[in-house]
Amino acid sequence: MRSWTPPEVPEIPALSASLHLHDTARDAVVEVPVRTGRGTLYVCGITPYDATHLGHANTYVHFDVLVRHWLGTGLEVQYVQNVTDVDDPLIERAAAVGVDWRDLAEEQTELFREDMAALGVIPPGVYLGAVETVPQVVEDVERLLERGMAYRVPADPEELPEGTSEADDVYFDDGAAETGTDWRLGAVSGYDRLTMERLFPDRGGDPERPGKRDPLDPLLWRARRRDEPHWDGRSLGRGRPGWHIECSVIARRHLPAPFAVQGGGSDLRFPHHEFSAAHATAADGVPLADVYFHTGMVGLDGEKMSKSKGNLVLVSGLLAEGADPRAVRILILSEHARTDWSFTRDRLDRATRRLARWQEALARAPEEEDRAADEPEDLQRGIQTALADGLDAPAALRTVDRWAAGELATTTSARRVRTVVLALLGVDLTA
Ligand code: 5CA
Ligand code: ZN
Repeated sequence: MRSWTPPEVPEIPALSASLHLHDTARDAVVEVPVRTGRGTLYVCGITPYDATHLGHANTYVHFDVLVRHWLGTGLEVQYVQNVTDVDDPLIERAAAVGVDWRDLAEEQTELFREDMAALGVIPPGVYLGAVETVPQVVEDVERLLERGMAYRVPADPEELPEGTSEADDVYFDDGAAETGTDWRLGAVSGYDRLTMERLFPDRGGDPERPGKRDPLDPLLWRARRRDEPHWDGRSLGRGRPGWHIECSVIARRHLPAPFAVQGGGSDLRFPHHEFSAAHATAADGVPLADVYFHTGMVGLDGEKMSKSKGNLVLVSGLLAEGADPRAVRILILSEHARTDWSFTRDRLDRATRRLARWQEALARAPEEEDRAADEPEDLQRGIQTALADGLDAPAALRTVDRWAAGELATTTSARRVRTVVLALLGVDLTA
C-alpha cells in the first residue's frame, strides 16, 4: 500500500546513546537491544474509519521521535506499519453510513496520509493493508492448525450465505500455546486473568461464542458470512482474517524475529499485542519483539477520544482552523509518550507560543559556532540524552527551551539549531 510523502530529515552527526524504554511485558525500563546495526520497529496502524484524531496523531508522532532518535544515533531504521482495512468496526461503520467499506477505508486512509505528511511524520518503509496480506494470513492460520495451536468452530448456519449449510471459523488455542510455547496468557500485557476477561469483550473479543475451548481464545479466521467481504482461504474456506493475526503475519514477513520494538497505544496491550505476539511465537517458536512500548491515551474532557463516544478532535479540523502543524507536534510532545492526557485549547495555545519563542531565538542565533560541524553539540546532546532515557520528549523540549533562553554552555549556530530540531523533533523552525 502507498504510504505518504516523507518530510525532510537533515543529517546530523551520529551520537551514540543507547535507548532505554519501558517494556510493558516486564513492567520495567530496559535497554532496547540493537541487532545487526538496525532499529527495528512495528507500530500498529489505523483502522480507517475515523482518521485522524489527536489520539492517532499522538501515537505516530511519539514513535516518529523514536525513529528520529535511532537515526540520530547513526542506526538504519526498519519500520513497518499496517492498515486494518477490513475488520468489524470498519464494516459496521460503512453499513451505518451506507457506503462501500472499501471506499470508506480508502477515503480515511488518504486523510490519514495527508495528516501524517502535514505533521512531518516519517513514513514506514513497509506499509501494508490487511486485504493485501490475506494469502499470508491463510498460510499462518493453516500452519497454526497443523501445529495444534488452533481449532475450528462451526459457524451458525443462520449467518451463512444462501446455499451454504456449513462453514468453520478458526480460533487460536490459548491453552495449547501455553503448553507448547514459552508464551503465557498475560505475558505481554501484564494483566491478570480478571482484567483480561473484563477488557476482552470491549475490544473485539467474543467470550460468549459457543464451542470455544477458552472464552479468551481469539479469532484467527472468520468464515464467509452473508453480506460480509470474503477471500479465498484455501483449506480454511472463504472468509476473512481475524485482527491480531494480521499484525503478527505482517511483522513476521517484514521484520527480523524478534524485532526491537512493538508499539501502539496502551489500548492495544490486551488483547491485540498479547495475541499477535502469541500467534507469532506459536507459528515459529520465536518471540515477536524484544520490547513492547505503549503510548498513552488522549482524551477530551477526561474521556478517551473515540468514534463511539463522538468526542473526536481531528488533526485535519485543527489545521483547517489555522493551527500550525508544528504546534500540534509540540502539543503532543509536551506530554511524555506514556502519559494519558486531555486536549484543551489552552494546551494548544501554549504549544503555539512555545514554537514562537523558539523561532524568535533562532532569528537571534549566531551564524558561527564553537564546534566542528561533524561533532554533536549541547543541544543535540541534551535532546538525545532525554530521548534515550525512556523517550522523554518533554525533557527534550525543555532542552530546546534552555537553548532559546541562552542557558546552554556552548554556542550553536542558527543553521545547526534548525538542523538538529528538525532532524530529532520533526519541527522546522524556519518560516
Ligand atoms: N488497526 C488497529 C491496530 S492494528 C487499531 O487499533 N486502529 S485504531 O485506528 O483504532 O488506532 C490506531 C492507533 O491509535 C493505535 O495505536 C491506538 O492505540 C491509537 N489510539 C486510538 N485511539 C487513541 C486515543 N484516544 N488516544 C491515544 N491513542 C489512540
Ligand atoms: Zn496491530
